[in-house]
Amino acid sequence: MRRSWSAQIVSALVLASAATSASGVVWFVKPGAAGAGTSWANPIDLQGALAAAAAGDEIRVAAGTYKPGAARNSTFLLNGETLRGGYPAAGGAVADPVANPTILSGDIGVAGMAADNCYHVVWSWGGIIDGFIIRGGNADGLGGGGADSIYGGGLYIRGGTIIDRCKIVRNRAHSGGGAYYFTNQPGSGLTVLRSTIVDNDAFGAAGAPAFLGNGGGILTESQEGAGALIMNRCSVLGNICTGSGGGVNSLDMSIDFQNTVFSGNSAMGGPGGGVQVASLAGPGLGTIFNCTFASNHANYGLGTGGASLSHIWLVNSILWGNTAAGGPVADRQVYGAVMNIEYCDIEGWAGGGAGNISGNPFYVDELGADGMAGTEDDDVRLKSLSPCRDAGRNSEAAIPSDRDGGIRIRQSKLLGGSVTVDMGAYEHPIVTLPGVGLTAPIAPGHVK
Ligand SMILES: [Ca+2]
Ligand SMILES: [Ca+2]
Ligand SMILES: [Ca+2]
Repeated sequence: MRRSWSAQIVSALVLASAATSASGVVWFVKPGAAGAGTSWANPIDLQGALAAAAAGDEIRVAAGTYKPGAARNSTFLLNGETLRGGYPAAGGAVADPVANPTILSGDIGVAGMAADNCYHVVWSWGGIIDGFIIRGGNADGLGGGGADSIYGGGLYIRGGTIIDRCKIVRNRAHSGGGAYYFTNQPGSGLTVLRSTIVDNDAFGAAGAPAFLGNGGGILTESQEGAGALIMNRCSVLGNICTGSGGGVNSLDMSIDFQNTVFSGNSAMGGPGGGVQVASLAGPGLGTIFNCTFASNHANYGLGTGGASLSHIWLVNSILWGNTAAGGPVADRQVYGAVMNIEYCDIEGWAGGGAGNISGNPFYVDELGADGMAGTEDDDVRLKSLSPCRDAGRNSEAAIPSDRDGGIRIRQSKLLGGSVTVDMGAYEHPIVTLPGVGLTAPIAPGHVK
């Protein structure tokens, strides 16, 4: 089971990085353009391209800001296309989402005021979304916007979708503030790669059904265990909800999280400050490998500030520095049922198990320069004195890259001998030479 999900991630990475291999038509988009969309010299606007494109087509989007339309139920509707942002404003061959910010914004009407924004910035029946900043969605349609308008402010997803190299930021909804995914189809999945989900909000309402307010960053649900949520090399930061699952909430679905950071997320009305996973027993356990949970909080008396889990294989992960309204220190890090926990560093842990430790992981700077958890400067890489270096188990580290894109399995404490993966989302890139204590960086990788 766990091998098949890892294989699926690798397949998704290959698919998402096949930038120029789409078999369909390629469309070229610039803000406000009114051409035919056949080249950068003859571009079309984004809604025009989405209306004209067929499943399998690729839509290349130049830097700029794009809004779905004038009405709250306007949305960018994806139906099997590849939507790729990050191209230079003047057009060009190479997409670079960092250098060329390409923004899908739901902030229509009064700028900066959420009450008149689009319910969903993006609605996906399936496809690939690569290289965008997605922000300003507000699915607050309880009693006014239709049955779906309470879920998924940033993205409302109903079919197999890959999100790669995106930032999903400052969206809100009654549930699934950043993104919501529902499926009843076995084999369907939501895959989120190399993306940051930050500062999204899921909120209940006076008199609203109790099932609202869950999944500040992402909420996924299925019927009878269909579907999967796969996350690799992501950062889930500073999301909040009034219910449970501040960062991510996943119900009755297979999950596989690897090389991902959960920092500064909060669940104010239930378990799972960072994550709540309520998996079915199914044919195997869901997997959380090489993840780091820090500074998450649950306003919940039995613990679960970091993660509230069921039917999970938790390996090579760090859960340290999470808080809750009650419970023993270890329970505030992780609490749940049917968990297989090995080679993890868990604050207050006294539960035994192969390879588990409980010492301070020595994050570089978990609050970052702004002194606040849940923002993009949070740094949960490992200092050189961390006991998490070379303390994991290689068999669960199938993905070749850590959160930074550095080599996932490398030996940092001593040259020679076995080569061992670290615990957590980041592999430490410093080698300590035996005997003399000298250190030398190994490229590539982030060094602090
Ligand atoms: Ca607005
Ligand atoms: Ca910070
Ligand atoms: Ca290592």
